[in-house]
Amino acid sequence: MSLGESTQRVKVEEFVDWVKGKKAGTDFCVTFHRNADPDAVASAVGVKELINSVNPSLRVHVVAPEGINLLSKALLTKLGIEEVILGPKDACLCNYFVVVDTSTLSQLGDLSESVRSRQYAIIDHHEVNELIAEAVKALYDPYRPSASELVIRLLSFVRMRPPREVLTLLIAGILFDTKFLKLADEHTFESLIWAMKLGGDYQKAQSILSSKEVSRAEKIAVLKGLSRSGLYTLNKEWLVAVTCVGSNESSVLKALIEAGADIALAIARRKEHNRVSVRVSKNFLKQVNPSVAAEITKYLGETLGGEGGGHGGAAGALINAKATSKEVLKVLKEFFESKGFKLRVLEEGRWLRECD
Ligand SMILES: [Mn+2]
Repeated sequence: MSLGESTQRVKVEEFVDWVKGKKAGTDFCVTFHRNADPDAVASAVGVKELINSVNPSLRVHVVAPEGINLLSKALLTKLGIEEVILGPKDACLCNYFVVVDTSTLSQLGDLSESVRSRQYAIIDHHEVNELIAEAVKALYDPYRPSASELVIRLLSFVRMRPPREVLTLLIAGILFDTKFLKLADEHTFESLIWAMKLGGDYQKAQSILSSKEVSRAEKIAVLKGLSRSGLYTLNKEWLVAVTCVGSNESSVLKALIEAGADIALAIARRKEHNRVSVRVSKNFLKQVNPSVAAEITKYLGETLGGEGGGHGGAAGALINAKATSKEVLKVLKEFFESKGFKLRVLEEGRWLRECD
């Protein structure tokens, strides 16, 4: 079964020919954003299978700039996929890169120099993608809710039958990025059916993803993040929450959105740079601006000496480590003013004092 072509800039055949044309013994490295989530890891493992199948004379490695997240680890372990994941120090062996599920060079952390200095292909679905311009091959479709679907498109094009556990992993990648199918469309279901017909285990994928255990550190981060957050309004209607934490930003932001924030920002301070993560409620995306998180982070990056981007509802920026919380707030105000919104304080919270 081959899935229909209905998407943008998905040059499946060109990608396959590019891989086929490489000399025996060439080292291909598949990589993804730092702290890789299940969609990134599933895409990488799927691409590795594909490359091994269309050109078995190549050597293919998965290289992570800064490891993979706990859920991805749990998936690999529970599915019995013994994937050796190399670190950035091993990047010197890579002749070519395939970058999956990644939208900016900064998301590649310590690998960004290695990737930039070599030919690379990109397989991605983020709304804003800054890596495409320089990529030699691209499978890019911002309308796909997961990168795993793009990888399935490749696998189905070459009529491959990947091992069952890899199919299950790809199903998990789709479930994770579509928020358990909330963001799915008919093409997503086509991809799932393809994977299931070939032996992928839907039940297993969803049960591993739902069995997430929350660590004590994560619980503390969420509670701290909530208790020190500042609350603001946009045109006296929408609610914005801003906070800072040491780590676990995505869990903190999820809790803020679930508690009622329309836009939530979390700042995590690091030595080299500060990381700002943004999440947006579905309601705001639908009624006001479908790409606001990507726009905010891009603006923060440009204005505060860094780089930002991502999805409309979830995005991140790395900004200058010296930028203070007050400056972040000022830039946020500017951003919203440029969009016709007035940002007002509802309750200042402790974040301005505690984040610097
Ligand atoms: Mn993804």
